[in-house]
Amino acid sequence: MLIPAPDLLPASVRAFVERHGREPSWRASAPGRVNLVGEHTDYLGGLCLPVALGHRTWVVAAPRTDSRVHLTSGDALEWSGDTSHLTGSPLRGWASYVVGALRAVGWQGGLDLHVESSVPVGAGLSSSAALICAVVTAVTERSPDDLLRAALEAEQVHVGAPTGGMDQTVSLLARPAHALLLDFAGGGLPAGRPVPWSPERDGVELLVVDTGVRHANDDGAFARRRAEAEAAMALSPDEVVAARDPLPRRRRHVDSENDRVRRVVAAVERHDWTEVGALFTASHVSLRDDHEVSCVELDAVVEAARTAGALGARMTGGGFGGCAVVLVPTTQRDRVVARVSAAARAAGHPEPSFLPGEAGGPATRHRAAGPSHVDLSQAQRLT
Ligand code: GAF
Repeated sequence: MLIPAPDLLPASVRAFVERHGREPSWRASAPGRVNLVGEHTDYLGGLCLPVALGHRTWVVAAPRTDSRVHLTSGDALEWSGDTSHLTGSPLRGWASYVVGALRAVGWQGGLDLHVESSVPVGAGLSSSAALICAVVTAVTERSPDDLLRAALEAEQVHVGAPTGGMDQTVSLLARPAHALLLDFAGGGLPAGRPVPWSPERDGVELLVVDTGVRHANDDGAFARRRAEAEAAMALSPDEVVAARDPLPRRRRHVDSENDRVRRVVAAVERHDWTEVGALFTASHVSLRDDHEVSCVELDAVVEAARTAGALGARMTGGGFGGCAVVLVPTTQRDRVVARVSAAARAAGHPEPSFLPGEAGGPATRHRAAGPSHVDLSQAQRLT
């Protein structure tokens, strides 16, 4: 019923050998993520609390002796160009993320690279950051901070997506069985604190519900919402009161959401899952009514999950489609899954799918003989 996270390393290596005719030199993977709370706050110097998923993107690669860059992926998409393309006109689609990552690390020379992924694309689970983080981890050996700088540059500068830094940070620095409390105040790389996150031990689990409604962070809607929120955050308290709709609502979302992050962390630390659930739902209401980044399919999932026995639920990620996270007692999980699916069918929405939300590990380089965990979460910056 839940889509399990596969190990795609053997399939990635096999596909590389078939498509490129030799063994790969480098193997890496990086996770997708869900955000527990703190949505549309990272690009405003605020707080967020993401966890890495078990679902990951896998990249295997080898340098070439000529100047060709040849990119292949499991679903047969393919891009080929000369290294001069790495500084030339912008590309679109999945190859733009790989090329953006190569630009950001200053890649010189030719390269064969193959991608496999179990992170659904456009589902708000950070498939683009997982791809970028897998590429920079595969082709360079740098400090975690340098990898993070490169990953941010790849998406924000080279791809041109107006995102904050949450997705890349958690993909590179996650710790298994932990959420990552990120504070973007100050404008540089975020300060991070791992927060133990194992609700399963108390008979509660995080369920990820993919509505099947797709979106992209670079399609314009995200940038418009970001611009409004930035304008709202630049106002003094008196100016906010006098400002025209929607600015006061955008401001109220950001201020209340930062407060909810602090309260969720406190509730998680005292294992108060009822309070965590209530804060999830309050966050969804704020994203729906004040920030206006939800959609009817996400609202329907949240409503059906809550009435079927979930402790709380909310959209996760950029919104306008994608996924919800549901906090549910394990004894109620199957009932919630059935009721959410039935509600989607009754409303004529796409059939939702369900992924496990257990907190996984960070981007990792793998040795030829099998996974070797390079635990980037031991970074100095994490206290
Ligand atoms: C997207 C962005 F990439 C993140 O930086 C963040 O802003 C998120 O939407 C909303 O919280 O995933």
